[in-house]
Amino acid sequence: GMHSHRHVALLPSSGMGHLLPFLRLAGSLISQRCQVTLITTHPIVSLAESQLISAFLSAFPQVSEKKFTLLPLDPLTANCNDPFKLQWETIRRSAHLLSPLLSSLSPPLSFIITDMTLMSSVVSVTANLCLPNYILFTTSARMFSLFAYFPSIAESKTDGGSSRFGDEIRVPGLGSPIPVSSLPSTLLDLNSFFTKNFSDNSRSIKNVNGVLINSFEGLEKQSLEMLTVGKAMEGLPPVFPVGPLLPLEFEGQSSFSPLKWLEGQKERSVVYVSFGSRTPMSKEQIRELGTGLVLSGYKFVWVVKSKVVDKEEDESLDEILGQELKEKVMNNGLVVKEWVNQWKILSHKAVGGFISHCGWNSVVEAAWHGVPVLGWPQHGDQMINAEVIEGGGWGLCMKSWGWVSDIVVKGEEIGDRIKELMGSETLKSTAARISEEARQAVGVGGSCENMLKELFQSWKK
Ligand code: BUP
Repeated sequence: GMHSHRHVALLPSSGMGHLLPFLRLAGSLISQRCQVTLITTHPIVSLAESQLISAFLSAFPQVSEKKFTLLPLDPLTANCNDPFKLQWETIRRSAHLLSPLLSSLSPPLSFIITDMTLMSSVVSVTANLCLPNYILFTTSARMFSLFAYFPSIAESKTDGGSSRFGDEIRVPGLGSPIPVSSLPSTLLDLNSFFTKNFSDNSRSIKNVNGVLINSFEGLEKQSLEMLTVGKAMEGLPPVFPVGPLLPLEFEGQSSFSPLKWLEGQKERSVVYVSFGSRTPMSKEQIRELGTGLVLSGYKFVWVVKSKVVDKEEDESLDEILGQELKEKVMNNGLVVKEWVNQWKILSHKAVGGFISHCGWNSVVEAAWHGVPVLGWPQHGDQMINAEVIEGGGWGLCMKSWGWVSDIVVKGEEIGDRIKELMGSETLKSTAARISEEARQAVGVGGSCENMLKELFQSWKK
């Protein structure tokens, strides 16, 4: 019938935090009998991304891949030294070339889902093709409300500098105001290319058919209500909370597995530590963190990262930690420099706490597993995501630990906070409740299924 003719193209942006939720969404779409075309952008920045794409395509032979070769872009032109953000800019500037690719697909596309970082440039292509365009917003609903409201703040104030923002931003309908100190400094500079794109993308929200967010009521009740029912902002297209997006079987591959070691540990006695796929820490901070972990007295699984892109990880743990600390650390826990299966680690009963940078996928995964979080935001949207956790009462948000490389947080303090995290019954029981709600959302007749149905209906209108 009608259903089997739905053909959806997915255009993710660069970085595992963007690619993973797109592929997980692809899994849901396929199970709803959609035909899926994945548009991959070349060259690919990290090894992790190319491996994940290959694994996905071999697990789902029914998905067709369309390779999109990007225009070369001089990093200086974009004035950017983060290869992932530079790639967003490269895709954005190449987007006008997508037209022939999109119109050549057969059967013709029903709609396309793109990343929020590419929105304004893709919208002009899809408008010409009369192709319905949805975005998958890969971070929190709280962040989305700031994103949607941002141009009106930036435009309403004409005095220079960050003072134009005041101390906090009150997004209409949003529960707690967003402190300006929770915004990354690049966003406060209205002339940076990042902020210009952010504003451009935000202004094009009204031209998309809908916004998918990897969130659910139990995690962000107030923000979602304001976006879906309250409609506190004018001109917003329908918002579909399709989360929590769950991992697919093919993601399992990892050369290192701590699961056997975890088997031997007491229930909820282990701290899992990871700052995501694109956030390195200074050597000095890594060492203080190691000291803190040892001082906490808890066992741990710790993923160490010292370079932005995985291909460039060239230092050994010996070099990063130093011989003496490395030995102490190894006596108390597991420390790795490889890709691990985070989902499986968080699902293990021995894990009782998560020290996280609060990348949104990590937040949703911790919520699913009911693991309390010690939030240590490093950049971008992470401070705002950490506020979601703190506001929900299932974790701590270490604002005073500041943005990456502003300060070095001492081991003693880190150790104390880990004890606070691991010792709290309140955090544990609140996290357990949210996990329960996450499971209801994905259950039969739950919000995930309903949201996809609503999405398909909105497309047919
Ligand atoms: Br590192 C790492 N294994 O070793 P976030 C990450 N992950 O499974 P990010 C692993 O990658 P942005 C590892 O479970 C999550 O799904 C993890 O996404 C998985 O942070 C994803 O948490 C990481 O959103 O992206 O990578 O820093 O900064 O764009 O949010």
